[in-house]
Amino acid sequence: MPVSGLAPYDEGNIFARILRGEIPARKVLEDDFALAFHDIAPQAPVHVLVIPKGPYVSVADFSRKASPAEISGFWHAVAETARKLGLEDAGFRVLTNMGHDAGQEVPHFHVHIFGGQPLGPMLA
Ligand code: IU
Repeated sequence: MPVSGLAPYDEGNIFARILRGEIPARKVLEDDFALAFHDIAPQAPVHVLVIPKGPYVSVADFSRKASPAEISGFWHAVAETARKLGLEDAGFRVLTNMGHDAGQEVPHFHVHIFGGQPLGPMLA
């Protein structure tokens, strides 16, 4: 296993199961490239996760292996999700954890969207 602590992609991870519809999620947006759903343990008034539909363990894996269409489709979905949630005017934060040091819990690439209140400084 690499130093990041991330093993090769595991089709049994919880977000893969959400993508397959085996586990319910409160969906915000779904298209060909991505799924956005509310985090089960929100850390801000609005806390949504956006995940690509492809099998990528982390932002590094996604950035290296995904096609240009998947990458642009994913980021388009991030922006559309924030717009649908009404966050664009006040602003929001997008964050991803990668590997052991960042505390990544779920080994399917995801970005967090936080908003709904002033968020304070990073890493506070
Ligand atoms: P992390 O970046 O891998 O640490 O974030 C994982 C997030 O997934 C975390 O905020 C959890 O609350 C969230 N989550 C979820 O929304 N639904 C689940 O079934 C599980 C985790 I497990």
